[in-house]
Amino acid sequence: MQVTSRVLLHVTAGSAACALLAGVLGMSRSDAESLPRLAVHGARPAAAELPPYPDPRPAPVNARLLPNLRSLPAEDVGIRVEDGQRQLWFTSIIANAGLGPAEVVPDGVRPCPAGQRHASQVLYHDAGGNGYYEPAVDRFASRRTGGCMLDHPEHDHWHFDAMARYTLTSAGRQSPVVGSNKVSFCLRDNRETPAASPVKLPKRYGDCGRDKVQGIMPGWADVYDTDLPDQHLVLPADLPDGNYCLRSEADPLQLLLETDDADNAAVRPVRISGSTVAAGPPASCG
Ligand SMILES: [Ca+2]
Ligand SMILES: [Ca+2]
Ligand SMILES: [Zn+2]
Repeated sequence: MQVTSRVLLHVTAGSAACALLAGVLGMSRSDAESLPRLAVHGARPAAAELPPYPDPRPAPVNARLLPNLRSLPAEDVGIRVEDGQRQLWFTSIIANAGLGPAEVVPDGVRPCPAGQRHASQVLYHDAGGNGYYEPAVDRFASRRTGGCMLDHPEHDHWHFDAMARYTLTSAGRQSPVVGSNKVSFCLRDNRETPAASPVKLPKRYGDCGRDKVQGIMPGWADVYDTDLPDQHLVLPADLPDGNYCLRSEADPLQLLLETDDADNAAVRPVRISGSTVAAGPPASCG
């Protein structure tokens, strides 16, 4: 009974606030209730400073604003030879073409290998009801299990594990000649990708520190530049000259919940001749 009383009291207080706001603004009560709830409940600190999740107020599960991760074709592809070994270097790009951010927050709530930390995926809910994520309005959030974060000493920041997989296949073949199955990323907004997204939103993520929230906003992409350590595949010594397909796939282990798991990969056709690489025939990787 005591719990029920508390709930009733909370609802009454909320209704009073709505009625008060409606009176001040000269609107009907139903108009006031369609306003962003933030206005009713008063000022809160900026989202970047919050631990806002989980928000104690309920939100409908079907209004979650999910991300949609999509790799773009690799760029800046080049071959470097080190100690007689050919290395295929390239820039990889993971775009978020969804309506909500791809966000992870380190929280350690699940076990991870030594030296790593679990990070949950944060899912925002469309409290404002406009169909996409607005940080100032859509503060309802829930968490789900994500994956592990690890310190990448050469990059000097923390990565979310298994954000990408790279494979190189001979044109027209299925099985890779070389691959990298589990590439970790620091998730952040590096490049606007308006063509890949239904919405255009301000940049939001960029800090790759140990305790920081990481993410990719809708309409932005996380770019891993070809100059970064480890951003390459080692070519087999006996790899013959020819046409190849360099495939980049975002979230290959499907750790993150998103709207479409089937559109995460992109392919760059390349022609490899000795220690040089050029654009390959587009049709060769169909
Ligand atoms: Ca996707
Ligand atoms: Ca919204
Ligand atoms: Zn990094």
